[in-house]
Amino acid sequence: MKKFAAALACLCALLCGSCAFGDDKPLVVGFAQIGAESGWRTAETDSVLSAAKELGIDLKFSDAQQKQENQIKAIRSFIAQGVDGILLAPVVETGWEPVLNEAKKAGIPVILLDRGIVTDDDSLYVCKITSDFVFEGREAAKWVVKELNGKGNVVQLQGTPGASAALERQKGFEEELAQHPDVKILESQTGDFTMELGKQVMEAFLKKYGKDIQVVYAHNDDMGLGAVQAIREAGFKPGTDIKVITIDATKHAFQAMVDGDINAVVECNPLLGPLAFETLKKAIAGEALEKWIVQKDELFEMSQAAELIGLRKY
Ligand code: GYE
Repeated sequence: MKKFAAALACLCALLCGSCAFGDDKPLVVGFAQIGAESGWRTAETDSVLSAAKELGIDLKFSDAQQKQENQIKAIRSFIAQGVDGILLAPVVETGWEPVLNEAKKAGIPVILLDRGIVTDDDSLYVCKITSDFVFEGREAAKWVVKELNGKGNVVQLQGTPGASAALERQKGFEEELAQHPDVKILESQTGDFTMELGKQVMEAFLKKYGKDIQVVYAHNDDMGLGAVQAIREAGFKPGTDIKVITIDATKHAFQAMVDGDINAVVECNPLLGPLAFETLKKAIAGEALEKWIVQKDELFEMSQAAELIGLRKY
C-alpha cells in the first residue's frame, strides 16, 4: 500500500511539475491597510481582496483605522505568522524603519502600496506602487490658474498630516502657483481625507472668507464632496459661485460633476490589487524591479463627465 501511494505521488509530481504531494501551498500575504476613510480607499481594498481571491492567495487583512501604531502592530503580527510578503499602505511618510528592519531580517519582502515613505535605507522595501502626487497637485494648480484667468483666491483642504499623498499634492500645487503670484491661497487646513472633516473645515473657511473664496482645492474627492455640502448650506451654489477641484476621480465625484457641483477632478487609480500581487510574486522570485512603479493619471472636467461616467471603474 505504502509503495503504491509513493508511486502515485511520484506520478502526480511528474504530471503536475511540482515536487511533492501537497506542496502547492497558497501564497500568504499580509496587507496593512490604512483604514476606510475615503471612497478611494474602499475601492482599493476591494481591488486587493478580489485579486487575492482570484489568484488563490491567502490574504491577511488589517484595517488600522488611520493609525500608524496599528499598522506597525499588524506588520509585526504578519512577521510572526511567517507570511511570504507584505503590502503596506503607509498612513504617514516617516517612522517605519524599525518595523521594516524586522521584516527585512525575517526575509519578508515589503511592497509600498499607494503612498510612499521617507527613509535613508531604500533596501527596507522592494518598491512602491503609487501615483505621482506632485504631478496631480501641479495639474490641479494649472486648472485653477486657467479657471481664474491668473487672478483670484483659493482655499486648500489637505489630506492626512504627514501622508505622502497630502504633502506631495500640496507641494506640486504650491510650486505651480508660485509662478502665478496673483492666485492666492487664502488658507490651507487638513480634513484628514474624510468627508466629515472636509465639510467642517470648509464651514470655518466660509465663515472667515465668505465669497472671497473662488476655488476650493481638495486633496481628495471625499473632502471636496464635504466642501460642496458646506458651500450649499452657506447659501452658495457649489460649482458656480465657488468652484471645486478634487483628486481621485471616483464615480461619486464624477456624479457630482454631472450634477454641476464639482468642476474638475484629477484621477488617482486605486485598482492596484492585480499589479500588487504580480509585483510581489516577481519580488519573491528574486526578479529586479523598478523602485517606483508609477500610475499615470489625467484631469477631467465637468464638461466630459456625462460622457465618461459610465466608463469609470471605481
Ligand atoms: O487619494 C485618498 C485616500 O493614498 C492615494 O488616500 C491615497 C489617498 C487617496 O484616502 O482618497
